[in-house]
Amino acid sequence: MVNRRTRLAAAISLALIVAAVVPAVAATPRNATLTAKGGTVFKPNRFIGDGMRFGRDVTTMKSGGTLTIRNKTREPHTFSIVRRSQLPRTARQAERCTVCEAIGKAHGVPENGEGPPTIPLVDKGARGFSRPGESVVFGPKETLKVKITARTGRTLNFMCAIHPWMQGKLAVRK
Ligand SMILES: [Cu+2]
Repeated sequence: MVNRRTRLAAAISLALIVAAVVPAVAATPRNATLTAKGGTVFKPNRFIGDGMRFGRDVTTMKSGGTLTIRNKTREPHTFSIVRRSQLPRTARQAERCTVCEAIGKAHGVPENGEGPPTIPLVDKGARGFSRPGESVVFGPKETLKVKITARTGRTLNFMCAIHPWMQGKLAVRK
């Protein structure tokens, strides 16, 4: 009898745990936050590297939601939507980043790369970020909000045109 009651109690508590955990995991948040963080990494007799990155590799949110971009670094970045094939995959590709030049040009950076961006926001077509070519520049310690209007089911690839190894995916889900 005691044993049975214990088993029942265990089953009930398991059910309660499942009920509490499963919906939290399954539900897609409407809005999301993305951070730019990190800095220089130094290892004597090994390397000095730039460890700046986006806080998450994959961010999931809903279409129509707001993406808050928080820059925790002391450098400017861009949040630029690109095609997957445009993402640099090697150090060499990052150094000769063709898409970065195109993004810079769209932001009004002079041809020689010397000069600040004069067009901070490139938002094609309907308002909100939905497709490759759309990009925003944000300064040190700045926080900004962009509306994500890509249709449900799409996964956008994004990167920073200033630090081309900073890359991530934005999954737009229902
Ligand atoms: Cu950057």
